[in-house]
Amino acid sequence: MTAREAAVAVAHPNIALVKYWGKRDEHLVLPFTDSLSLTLDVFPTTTTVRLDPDAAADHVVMDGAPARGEVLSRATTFLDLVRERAGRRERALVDTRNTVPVGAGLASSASGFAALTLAAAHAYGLPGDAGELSRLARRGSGSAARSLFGGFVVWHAGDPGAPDPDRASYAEPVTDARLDAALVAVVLEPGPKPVSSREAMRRTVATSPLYPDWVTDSRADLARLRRALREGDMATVGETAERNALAMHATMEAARPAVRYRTGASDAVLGHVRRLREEGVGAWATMDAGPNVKVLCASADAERVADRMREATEARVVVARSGPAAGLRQVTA
Ligand code: 2P0
Repeated sequence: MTAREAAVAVAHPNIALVKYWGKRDEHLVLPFTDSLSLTLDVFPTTTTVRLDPDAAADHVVMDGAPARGEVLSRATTFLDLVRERAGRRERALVDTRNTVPVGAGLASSASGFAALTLAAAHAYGLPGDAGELSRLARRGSGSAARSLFGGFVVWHAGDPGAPDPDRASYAEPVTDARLDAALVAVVLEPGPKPVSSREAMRRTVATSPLYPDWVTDSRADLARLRRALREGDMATVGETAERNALAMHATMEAARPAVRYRTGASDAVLGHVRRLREEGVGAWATMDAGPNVKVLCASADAERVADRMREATEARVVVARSGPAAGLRQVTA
């Protein structure tokens, strides 16, 4: 492939039903466990990468403001990897626009690094199939590997004993899922989170006495979830996803010092979801590295579940359904 010099890509966030929590290799971003997610049809990130032969450094603009610190260094480190693989030296101008609140546990790093991966690979002329792009996205942010694909997606941790562990860890669509699911996002606090998920994972792996059991249970959760997706069994998918999310939070709350993303407001929403279930509505909660709760339900029940959440809370409630794979867009001047 030859370099296009500029490319624009759009990617959507994903929410894991079986979570990624903990790396066995920080540099290569290799997880301890497989994870499985649903890519959403809301909150896309649009990223433009333009090569700039005259620039001495990468310049990254996020939501209209120049990126600095950790955000800039993560983008530059990632672009260095793309340049090394493409055999090119030009620095880049990156313009990225999120529609999701950044850093609030709604997966902006997944859509962000998925869009950056696709745009940068295209701009620098890096060859590679979808699996290869997902391995590359993984190096930017683990969950980004899943946002390259639409619908339900599995990210394989890969066999630690494989001759090339980097190659063994990639994401791919779950092609035999027979479930039309929705995630109703209850956005409680769109502000930045107290501890980054990267640091929280590190601390959990290093200090939580619950972590080894979580790794074991996660394997069983994944097998159960895959079977239930194949069978279109919403209740088992929901129960498994809720259990897996609560177990992940329990694991980090047992770390030293504890990491707690759940707030009183999150717990209140978890209670509303439980009451909905007691009334016979199929609704289950999942939570990520932030206080927001996402309510998993059948697509046909989504508006009803959203209305109930609006009645019960002051929060912004957004209905998300299965979204598309990341894609390229026309470059404009
Ligand atoms: C997930 N999360 O599976 C889990 C559940 C948050 C909770 O993936 O360090 O931003 O960049 O690989 O991908 C958030 O972690 O972490 C995440 P890095 P990432 O969606």
